[in-house]
This record gives sequence, structure tokens and C-alpha cells, in this order.
Amino acid sequence: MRVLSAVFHRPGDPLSVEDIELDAPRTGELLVRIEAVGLCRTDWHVMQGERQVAMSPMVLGHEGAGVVEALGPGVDGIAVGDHVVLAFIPGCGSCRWCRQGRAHLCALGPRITQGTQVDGSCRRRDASGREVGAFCMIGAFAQRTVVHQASVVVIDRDLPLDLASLVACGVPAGIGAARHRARVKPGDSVLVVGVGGDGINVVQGAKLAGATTIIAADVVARKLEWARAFGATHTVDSGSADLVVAVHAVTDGVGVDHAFVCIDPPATLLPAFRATAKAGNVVVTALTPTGHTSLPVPPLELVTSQKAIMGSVYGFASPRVQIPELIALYRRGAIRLAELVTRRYPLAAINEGYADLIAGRNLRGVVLPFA
Ligand code: CXF
Ligand code: ZN
Repeated sequence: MRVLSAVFHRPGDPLSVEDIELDAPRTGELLVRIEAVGLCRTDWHVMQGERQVAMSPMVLGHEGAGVVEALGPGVDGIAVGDHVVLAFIPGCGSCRWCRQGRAHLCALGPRITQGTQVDGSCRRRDASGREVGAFCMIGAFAQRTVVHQASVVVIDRDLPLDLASLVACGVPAGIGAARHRARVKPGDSVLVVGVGGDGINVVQGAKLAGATTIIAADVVARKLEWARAFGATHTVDSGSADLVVAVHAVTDGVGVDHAFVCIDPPATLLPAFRATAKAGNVVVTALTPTGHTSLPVPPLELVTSQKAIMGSVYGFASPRVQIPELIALYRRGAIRLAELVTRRYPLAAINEGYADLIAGRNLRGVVLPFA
């Protein structure tokens, strides 16, 4: 079938919104009508050539939610009409990580930039017959997609799908970084550098975990205001203030228990590290363009300060466990979803959505492919 999709062709070019030929689902796969898909910075990194993918053209988009329309053979436990969130790392169910319940570490994870389906082949072609890939084995910037059941988490049907799309990436990435990676405890102090789509969710995750000092740092004034609404107790304009001085002023010269680097690690990791207390945690959630090969932290300082620097993807917990849990927390009023959405766009306006993200106008833009 022909499916309107937003396609990456070459680094530096805007996404091209065009008809793509989508094949029927094969074994273990299903057809999903995409009702909402979030605009995450990761896709922007791909569009800029900062994160390399193995093929082009490729349909980007990995923060999607929708409704199952058809099943291929061998799909288990998913029915037509089910509402689903797409997981940007599949859970094969059989590798050592999945068997431990840690699907965020699934052995298939390194293949999400390849463009192919789980079985290694492609389901999409452009008008000239060329094979077209799907980012994260999802390709959610489209009206419909074919994904493997390993990439699917079934959710309750009464949750609005624009809100459901948020729990596909930014919400678990941020909240999970606070809860599962740093393991923030009641009374802890936290610094979040970059309070966009990931960072704002670290703020709400830190609040949920009982942190009593939550310092948000950003260069965009509007994002600092949003961070206050999500639970930040202090804000720092990192465009003008010295981050380390500002954090020490709030923490009696000690530094924070946990710092989160949610934007531009080459520039922000060292100040975040130095704003962290001895023996504290520095958690990096933001991506760095390919080509940077070292951490900007003096090794001697790392040893003598006894701090831990750690990476976190998908909030360091299985999307299969986290997504239903986060939806339950939302229903209890413990986390916010609706307030994360700044603007909604039709698929044809997706490049405008990315321009808004990069200009700092959006916390989250959400594309509604059928609007
Ligand atoms: C990213 C995390 C690192 C691998 C590619 C996808 N996540 C989403 O924003
Ligand atoms: Zn993302």
C-alpha cells in the first residue's frame, strides 16, 4: 500500500514528505496506523548527519503510538484494534538481556540504525523502486508502518494516543534516568543540564523519586519556566551564569548528588561533573555527534573525586515494564504528560516542527499524521 511518510535522504536536507510503498507484514510483524509521533532530537541528529545511519532513504521517527490494523503470521498476544506504543529498541525476548528482563539492552539494539526490519530485509520502496529503511525498526514518521512484535507494547485503549506517544521515548528516557540509572532517593539533590524533551522528564522523575533540590539549567528562558512547573526548585541560565558556581551556591559548596547531561555532552559534561558532589553520579542521556572520541573529564579528577559517569538509554529499564508503569503513574496524577506537548503538526509540517524544536520553542512537538 502507498503510505505518506517523512523520509531522510541526505544529511542537511529537510525531510521529504512523500508516498512510500509499504509491504504487508511478514512473520512476527504487524501493520500499525500511526496516530501520533513525537519530534525527538535523535531524528534531528540523523537529519544533520551527526548520527550516522546505515542506509538512505530512510523513514525516520521513533516516538510513535497507534492502532494495530493487520497481523502477519505468528504474532502472539496482539490483536487487530489494539492500541500500541512502539519501542525504539526491540525486545527479542531470547537474548541474555531480554531473559534478564532488561530489554533496553536487547542484542538487537545495535541494529536500530541499520534501516532494516528484525529479519534484515526492507518493507518499503520509493517511487523509483529503491529500498527505503525504517529508523529504529519503526519508521514512525508515516501514516502507517510495519513493525515486528518485538517493537510493540500494547497499552490501554482509553489513553489518548498523542499522550501515549510520549511514553515511547522522552518520558521513559528522562524519568528512568532519574529512577533507574542514578537511583535518586528522597532528599537527594539533582542538577539537570538541558531541560528539553529528556531533561524535563528527568526533572519530573527526580521529583517523583523525592529529590528536594532540583536545579534546572538551560540557555532558553522559557524552558526554565517549564522546568519550574515540572518540579525544579532552582533554575540557572547557563548562557550567562557559571554553572559550577551557581550549583555550589545552592548546595553549600558541596555540589549535587546527581547531575544529568541532557544536551551537548562535549560542552556540558565537564561543568556538570564539577557541579557534582564527591562520590556522586553523572548520568549522560544526550547523544554526541559521531567523531567525538573522548570524554572531556581529566582522569585524575575522576579518580580523586570518586564520582561515577554513566550512560543511560531508554531510562535504563525495559520499555515493556516501564511504559505500562508510566501510564499508571500518569493516571494517578504522579507525572504529567499533557503539559509536555507544546504544539501539534500535520505530517506535511514536520520540518516546521523541527525548526520549532531547534529554536527552543517546543518542549515536545507531536505530529498527527492524519490531522
Ligand atoms: C536514541 C538513543 C540512542 C540510540 C538511538 C535512539 N534514543 C532516542 O531518542
Ligand atoms: Zn527519542
